[in-house]
Amino acid sequence: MSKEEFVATEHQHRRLNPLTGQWVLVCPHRMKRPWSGQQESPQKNELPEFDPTNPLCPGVARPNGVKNPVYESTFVFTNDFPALLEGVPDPPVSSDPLFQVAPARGTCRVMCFHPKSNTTLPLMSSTEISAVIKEWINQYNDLQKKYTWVQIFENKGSAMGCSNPHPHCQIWACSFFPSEPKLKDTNLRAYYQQHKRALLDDYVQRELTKEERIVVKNPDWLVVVPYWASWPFETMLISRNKNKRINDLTKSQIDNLALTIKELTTKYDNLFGCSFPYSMGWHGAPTGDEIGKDDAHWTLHAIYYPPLLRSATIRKFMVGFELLCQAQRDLTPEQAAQRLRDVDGKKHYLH
Ligand code: H2U
Repeated sequence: MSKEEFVATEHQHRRLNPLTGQWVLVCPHRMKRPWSGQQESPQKNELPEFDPTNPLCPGVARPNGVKNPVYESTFVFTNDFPALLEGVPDPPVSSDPLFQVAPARGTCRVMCFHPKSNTTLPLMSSTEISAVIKEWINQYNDLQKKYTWVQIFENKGSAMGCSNPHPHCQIWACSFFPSEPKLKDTNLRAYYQQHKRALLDDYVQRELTKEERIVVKNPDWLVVVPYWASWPFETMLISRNKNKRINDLTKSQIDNLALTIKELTTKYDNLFGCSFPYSMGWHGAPTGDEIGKDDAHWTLHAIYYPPLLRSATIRKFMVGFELLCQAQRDLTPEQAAQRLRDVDGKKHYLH
């Protein structure tokens, strides 16, 4: 072991994600390696406001013949190519531990955020973003009674596999508790049993005290690059009001959330002067039969996983060591938070 004093921005180390029990390897010394990557000029928005061939646009007939209404705010429809269906036969039960199988049912919806194809959340007004949040809540209210897990998620940008540039998200409602939130539920519950407090409520308090990883802060919401972040500019948007699910937000919490989303996504776009790709989604207490059961261990939060590393086109790939061993990053979460804090969150580079 070296006698040198440990410096987090110099020396490699591992950090634990207490939500998943997974470790991430942090190698900040690799930031010093020579880099002659390109500097890019900010991207322009080349998309038309309306594209009569885009099946998500208002008034357009989708390939299945159904015509979209001429919507003026949000618009939700059942996915024409859903991953989850109702009314399918259950697989036969297997007693073989090597061939376990279980039923999966559900429904999938597509939600357009706005009638214009050439806008995105950071370019929308906070009132328009509030309308998106209210529709998330309507959808959640409708689906939560029947389904154990309602996953609201946005894939933004082709880098994240998004198939359509029109601003939209997806909602998948599942009859089962999917692996990632189930793992979180187990770890959050174990922490609560030991400490008698919710893990993420404690985490928010610690981050507010430490002030090392904060990106956006207001009385209702905190955005941090988590201590255990795997992706270079991953963030977590956490409720400061002990909310359990998205449908228990008050009007002022919704309005503040709209401002928070606008500020965070503006910062993201301004970081590399591009429409910043990411996958994001909401996690809260499970629903369906779980409603009314003990959910004290949960705190509502969203997670943003953006793939970009150095510029609008240079992305991080979770391959090699990451795929075979565990997640690894070079830039420390504190350095990433500093970069996001320093970049303008009020004025978008296209304005
Ligand atoms: P993504 O861009 O995140 O893949 O979402 C677009 C979704 O829209 C996708 O799941 C659905 C696709 O199945 N879709 C329809 O339901 N109908 C269409 O006519 C086009 C796309």
